[in-house]
Amino acid sequence: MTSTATGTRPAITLTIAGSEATGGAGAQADLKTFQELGTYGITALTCIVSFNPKDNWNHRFVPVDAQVIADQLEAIQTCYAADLKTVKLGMMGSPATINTVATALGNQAWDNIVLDPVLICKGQEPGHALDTDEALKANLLPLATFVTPNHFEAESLSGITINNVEDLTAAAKKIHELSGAAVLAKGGVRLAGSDAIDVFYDGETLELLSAPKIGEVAVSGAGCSLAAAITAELAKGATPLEAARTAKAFVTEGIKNRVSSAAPFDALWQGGTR
Ligand code: PXL
Repeated sequence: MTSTATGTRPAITLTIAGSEATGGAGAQADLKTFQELGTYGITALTCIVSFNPKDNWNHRFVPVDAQVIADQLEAIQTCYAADLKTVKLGMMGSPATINTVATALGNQAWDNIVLDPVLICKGQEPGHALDTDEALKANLLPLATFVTPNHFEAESLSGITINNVEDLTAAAKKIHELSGAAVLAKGGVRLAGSDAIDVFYDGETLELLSAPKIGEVAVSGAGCSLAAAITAELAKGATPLEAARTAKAFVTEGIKNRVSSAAPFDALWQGGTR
């Protein structure tokens, strides 16, 4: 941390992500994670997602206009030109948004670009989602320094069917080859066994991060919070492997202390480590 006129200046972290209105996932989860881990959180919103309780909790998705995304990023990048070196990319939702974000990222140098490759959102039109996947692979994956795919995203990015830890490891290696980034491929509850296993690979080090599963149902916000925790730790100077370890521990505690609601899924609590 550097000093300011009034005290100590925190590391700056930006998330470019969607709003998930109930606060479990997306930009809200990212900001809470940044705050909890002691970084100064900033958000540029890409879209607004509202679950529909009358339609099986499907996602109602509204994109933010490309110019409005560009305006947010212009304000942010101008204010924090000197200190903004670390960004997290969450849900983009459309090829137009991906192009706008890729252009803004190209306006400056970055130390860390953490890509959470949110590929499909329940309720999105599949044809549309396919275009988004292709745009993400073509325009954001090559910029990333750290990628955090879940089981489905790791299959999609690597082209490998993942049934076990060996497959997950092969996928992590393939995604590293494609991107040059450090990769944390998440098995989560999707792989059989009593542990939730993630594979870290950065081209040199291969490490399995393992924690006992807490139930067999995915918790909302776990993926967003994991990538946001990695982002915060990198901004504070951690190595990619240290950041992955700290983030895994943070998310495990957040899942243990999850918050229930009238929705059929619980949300991670970022204050779980307190
Ligand atoms: O968890 C993925 C995700 C990311 N971003 C937004 C979301 C979701 C899932 O609901 O709504 C905005």
